[in-house]
Amino acid sequence: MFGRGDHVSLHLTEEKVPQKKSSFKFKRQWNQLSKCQKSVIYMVGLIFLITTFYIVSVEPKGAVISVDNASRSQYDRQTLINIRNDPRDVAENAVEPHNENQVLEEPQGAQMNNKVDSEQVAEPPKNVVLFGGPSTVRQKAVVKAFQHAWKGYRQFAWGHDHLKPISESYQDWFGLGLSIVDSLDTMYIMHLTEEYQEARTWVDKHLNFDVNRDVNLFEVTIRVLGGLLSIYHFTKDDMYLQKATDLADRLLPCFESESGIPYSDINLFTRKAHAPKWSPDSSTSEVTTIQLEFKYLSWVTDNPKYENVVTKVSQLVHKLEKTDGLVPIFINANTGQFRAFATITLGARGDSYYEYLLKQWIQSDKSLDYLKNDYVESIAGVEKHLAKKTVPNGFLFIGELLGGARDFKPKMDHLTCYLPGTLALGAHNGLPNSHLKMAEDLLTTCYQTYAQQPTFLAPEITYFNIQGENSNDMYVKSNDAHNLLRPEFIESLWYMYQFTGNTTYQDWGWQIFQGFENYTKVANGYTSIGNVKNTANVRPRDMMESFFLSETLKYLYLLFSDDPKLLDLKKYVINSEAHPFPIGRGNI
Ligand code: DMJ
Repeated sequence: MFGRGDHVSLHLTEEKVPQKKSSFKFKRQWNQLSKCQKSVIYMVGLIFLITTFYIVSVEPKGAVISVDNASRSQYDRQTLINIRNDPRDVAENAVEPHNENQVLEEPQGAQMNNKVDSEQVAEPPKNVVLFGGPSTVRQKAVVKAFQHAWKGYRQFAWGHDHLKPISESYQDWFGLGLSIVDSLDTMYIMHLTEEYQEARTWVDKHLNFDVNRDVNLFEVTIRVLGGLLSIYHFTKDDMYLQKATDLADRLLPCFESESGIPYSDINLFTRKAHAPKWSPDSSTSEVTTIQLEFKYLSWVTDNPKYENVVTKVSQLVHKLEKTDGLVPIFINANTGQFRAFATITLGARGDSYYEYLLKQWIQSDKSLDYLKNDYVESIAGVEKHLAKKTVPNGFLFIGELLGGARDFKPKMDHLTCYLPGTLALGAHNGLPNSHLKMAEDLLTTCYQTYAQQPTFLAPEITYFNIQGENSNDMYVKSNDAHNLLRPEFIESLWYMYQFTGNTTYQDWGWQIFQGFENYTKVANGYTSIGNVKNTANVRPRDMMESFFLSETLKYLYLLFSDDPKLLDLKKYVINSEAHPFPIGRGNI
């Protein structure tokens, strides 16, 4: 009698009665409504349906996602991981191996355990920028290289400035964990979530600027301040902004010179600034390559004091007399004058003066025309005084002017290979098209400095044959044959690839990446080498500089992307250490 079926039947009957009643009641009430009232209800229902459909169907797509209202506190773990786990990624990012003979392993990061507690999802911050990880075989190879380098750094140099991969030790230059801070945005862009999280935690808990030693204003600005601000821009994580502000406040006494041109060095603990120990002067490129960083800091803190000091430097240098826009490489902080007859070069101590003229103009949304004009004038000066061709095969290179007689020296630092990228960036922003032609020619020469070495790696300095004494276009002195894992040529390849779409530039980058893999990769990372001319003995120097992680691998990763918007040059201007900053005060 009280079997299971009876019980169910009774229960259903009890439930049905009130349901029927309420449905009759609803019908009666509905019939009593006017036509107009019914239409309003239909409209509201329709809007609700359309909105629901839109929310469900429209989700972020693509490699770079700017998220309004994405999760703040957990964005960097939860949201990134969600993207990595999104099954659409597998289909959209599926790639054919570039070379059928080449089998490249999946980077470790792709196999991470990505379980996240759903309770971790929190209220999202505004304007977070997200990256979806590698999508080509070559990019995956670069990520693998980064992980190899990082593993060694983590094991033997964690918290120190640089890894010494052969002696399994470290080097401290400033004692600021340079490799970590400098590569935060590289890991973020590469979507290395675990590595990034560990680095973030180190910055949060251990990055401390009470360091009682002298640091170099320029180096700390482009690497540490630049690194912190760039990752702040991507993540909107206040911790980075607080650290950046603390650091910048400690650097400000550098600008308290008689002229306003900053001293080169400062003790971050005592906050005492001074000229370098080896010279009374600051380097011209150094005092003019801190502007993007200090300006952006002023914008995000809404405090003009950082922007004011660096703007004053730009204005002072603007007013100084130059040689057709070209500047000597030393400037005195007390007098505010260039050192008379100092070398003019687009290599060491001169290089990024020209780079930041252009980039400051771009960062200002093209409003600071005096900087653009100085840049255009300087490139005309380069063409007039420094650009020459080799006799044997007509390779264009940029030489130097020395001393009072302004003697021409056919010598070019590898550092100068940033110039093709900068020229291309200028041409892309409306500057003369002849700049692009010059960029192409110079890029070919820079490529030759790699391709003519048996290691396929360029030396630090190359000399060029302008007399036609033999059939060699270029030669390398033994003391200049080292390679420090520098980024400049790869940087230029990326810019040129961005603007031309010519895949030859990707192929060149891949060849050079193979050079790094073959001759600089060691068990615990990558090392600078002493001799690019001898494959049998490259003379490893036991040093992995932070710019290898920050710049060289980042530019390789960007270069090998098939997504032209991975880092959109309409939105970003990139500092001298490869840290991206948004263009325009309105886009911070
Ligand atoms: C980096 O620290 C920066 O690119 C700087 O502007 C020049 N030198 C190194 C890389 O070679």
